[in-house]
Amino acid sequence: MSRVSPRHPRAESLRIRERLVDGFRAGFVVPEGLSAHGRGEAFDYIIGERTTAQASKAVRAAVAKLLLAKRPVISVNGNVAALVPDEVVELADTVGAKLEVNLFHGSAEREVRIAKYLREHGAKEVFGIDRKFSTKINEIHSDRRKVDKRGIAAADVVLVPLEDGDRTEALRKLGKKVVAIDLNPMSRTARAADITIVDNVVRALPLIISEAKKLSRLDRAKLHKIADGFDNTKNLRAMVGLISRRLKKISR
Ligand code: PTJ
Repeated sequence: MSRVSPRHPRAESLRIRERLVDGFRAGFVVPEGLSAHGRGEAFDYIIGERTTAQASKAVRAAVAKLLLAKRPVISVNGNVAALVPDEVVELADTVGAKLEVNLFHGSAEREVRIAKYLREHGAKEVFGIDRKFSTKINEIHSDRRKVDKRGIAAADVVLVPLEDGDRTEALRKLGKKVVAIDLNPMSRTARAADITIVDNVVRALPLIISEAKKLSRLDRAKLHKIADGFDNTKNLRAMVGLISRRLKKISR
């Protein structure tokens, strides 16, 4: 039950923040996750807390990529578990992807907690917690290098919602396709990914799910056309242009 008054002018934003704080208190969001969220909030405020045309275009391409994938994986960190637990589970079911807990601030305890939370939200299988299947991607210079042999290590397409630094570059070097969701179109992740959805995960995930239900009726040739026709650099430039126009407008 939310403690935020529905009459507060920024009720939705406060409710989202509340989910993250609850996740922090439950022990699956790290303190750094709260500040990462604040950075995201700032970008979201500037873009108008809405899904832009650029984000919708990226969502379509991302869905096509996920539907074409042979071994798609959705990577889940503390913030993602707190913000969109039902949605990551539903998306995994819809596109036939695996769910894997993968943390920047590695902690076996937190991995187990997040996996349990995802199971409580309907996940049948969660990778990334069984040491038997653990392996390392040496190119990644953070705790995120620890991956599951059945999941990220074997994946051809990885969805990284709300991400930090160098992992995207490393995954791409290994020949994997990366779909990122990041409110900052200038971040390294946003620029390194094959497809970047510049939107809040709380809006992007439901949209990805509904688009996946629609596009799953298309044949592979049509899906290829959608995925291959997407230009990430062009889309990110358009987002940066939109942000600078919004800033000019706000500061007038
Ligand atoms: O749970 P862990 O240990 O894996 O840690 C997770 C965090 C988020 C703490 C870790 O990945 C991290 O430090 O991330 P960064 O480097 O702060 O990057 C997070 C990016 O996500 C930034 O570019 C933010 O703008 C963006 N972001 C934050 N909140 C959202 C978001 N993008 C989309 N939706 C959000 N709600």
